[in-house]
Amino acid sequence: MNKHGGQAIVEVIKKEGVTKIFGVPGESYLNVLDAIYEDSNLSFISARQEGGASFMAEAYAKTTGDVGVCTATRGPGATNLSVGLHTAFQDSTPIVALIGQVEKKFKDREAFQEVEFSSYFSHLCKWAVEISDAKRIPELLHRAFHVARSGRPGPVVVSLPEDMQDEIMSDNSYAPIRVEPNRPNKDSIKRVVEELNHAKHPVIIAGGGIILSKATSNLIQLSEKLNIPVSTAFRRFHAFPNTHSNYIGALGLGARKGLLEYIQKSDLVLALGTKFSQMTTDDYTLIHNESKLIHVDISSDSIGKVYKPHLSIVSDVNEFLNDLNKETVSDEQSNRVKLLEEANKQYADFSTAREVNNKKDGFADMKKVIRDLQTHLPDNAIITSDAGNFFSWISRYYRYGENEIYLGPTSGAMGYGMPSAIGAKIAEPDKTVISISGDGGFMMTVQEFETAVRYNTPIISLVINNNKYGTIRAHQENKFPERVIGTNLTNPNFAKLAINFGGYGIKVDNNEKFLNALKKAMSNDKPTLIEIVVDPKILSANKE
Ligand SMILES: Cc1ncc(C[n+]2csc(CCOP(=O)(O)OP(=O)(O)O)c2C)c(N)n1
Repeated sequence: MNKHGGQAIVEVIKKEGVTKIFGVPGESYLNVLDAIYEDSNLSFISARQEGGASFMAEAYAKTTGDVGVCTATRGPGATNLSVGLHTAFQDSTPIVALIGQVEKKFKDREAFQEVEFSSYFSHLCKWAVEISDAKRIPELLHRAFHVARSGRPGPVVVSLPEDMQDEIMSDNSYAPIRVEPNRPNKDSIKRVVEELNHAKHPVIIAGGGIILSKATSNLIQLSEKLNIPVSTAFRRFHAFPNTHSNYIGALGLGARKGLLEYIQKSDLVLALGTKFSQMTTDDYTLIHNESKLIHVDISSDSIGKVYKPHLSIVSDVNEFLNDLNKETVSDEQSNRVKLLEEANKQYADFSTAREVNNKKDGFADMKKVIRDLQTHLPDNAIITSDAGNFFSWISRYYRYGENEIYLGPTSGAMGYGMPSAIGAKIAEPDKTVISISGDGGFMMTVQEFETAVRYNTPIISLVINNNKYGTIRAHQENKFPERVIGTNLTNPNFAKLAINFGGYGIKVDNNEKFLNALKKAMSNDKPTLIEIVVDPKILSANKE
């Protein structure tokens, strides 16, 4: 059957299993929008800014484990969209971004809103391709999905010239490309078993590859069998249950010093699905030259990028653990248990908030806020966050259980928390989804609260208000004391703002009020914003 380019694009994304598309409409891709309109199985979530749409798609992808799709119009839309694509790139999240483009016949004249996407996105995406002939839509668009989800997943930009979308085509013989997961060979597994058996002080670093390949239960099995402690990479908290007695803490900003030392002292580091980011490695100081490193990753590009491995294995991490678990027998080295217990005890100590200050007038205590979240959120909650100093309390004190999910930008993008909660809630409408942001970060994508209201998506948004870009203030005070510039903020009345958008809003300035507000928010049928007033003098959990 003949169809126009827009219809052909929608046909492909449906074959790829897409049901939700996040975007801001634009005149450069009306044909695609109209084809979405035609199909009752597709929903278009119309955001208030493309940055918000791309964060929603990114979090939707992380929550569902499949490709997120977002759309934007040419130059201004695409450049707004790019923050979420950069986040997806650093977080290894599969996204296909469909972007309307200038008509082919007008290109290269600096036409209206013209931006050349393959060079603009070259450092932000795995691949940027333009489809200049509608007949190639099935070939190139299926490939875009394949590139996004295969190897180390990431974002792909597909540029769609407006006049190409009017072209008529008929072929629909292409199908999604599926690849069997990479598996390690038997000899490598044998070598890993030998190394693990001989090691006196081994440790595991669990990265995003554990989450992407759904390998947590296999990791638990390995860690229990061999008595090897597990730490998680930066912002990959739920790769391993934090409540497990073999967990020894999270790497990244504010990491426990004892954890860094434990890894530096280890004679064997088994790194699973991590790219050893600057944050995970504490500025590339994490692994000692004398430690043996076994690095397992789906992408050979991640191997040797930071640390030279003793043994490297390019494999799907879950397949690797499956094969490894079949070949390992229980650990006999009693010393490992002692080391593990001590490290877990230190983690438990570090992550337990003791002195909770309930009484301070006019401010809520962040440690108690986290304690209340821990006690009252359901055990399958989804927590999302921005970047900012407020995060240091969550990072240090919150313990993610086996069924909980944390979504946060390893790219450190402010503005991620609330729109990503919308994406996650759309993916998992029956779960409690709660975002945590600072006043600075929340205001970067505040308009998406209206999107949450319009799509009847009852998220809970916590705004930790210190009327500051607190993180930067803390850096300023360190490096240039008494020379404050650009870090003081004033804010709107957040509760009224939320109500004006059509949701619920409340301001709390002590912990009792917070707990009441949280309990109420969990049964609210509309998005709820809770502004939490905190002491602006306390800039970080590790400086209290
Ligand atoms: C999009 C973006 N812009 C700027 C920064 C730099 N930055 C990091 S944290 C921060 C301040 C965050 O302030 P707020 O959200 O209020 O949280 P707080 O640190 O006060 O807890 C800034 C400006 C960033 N990470 N991301």
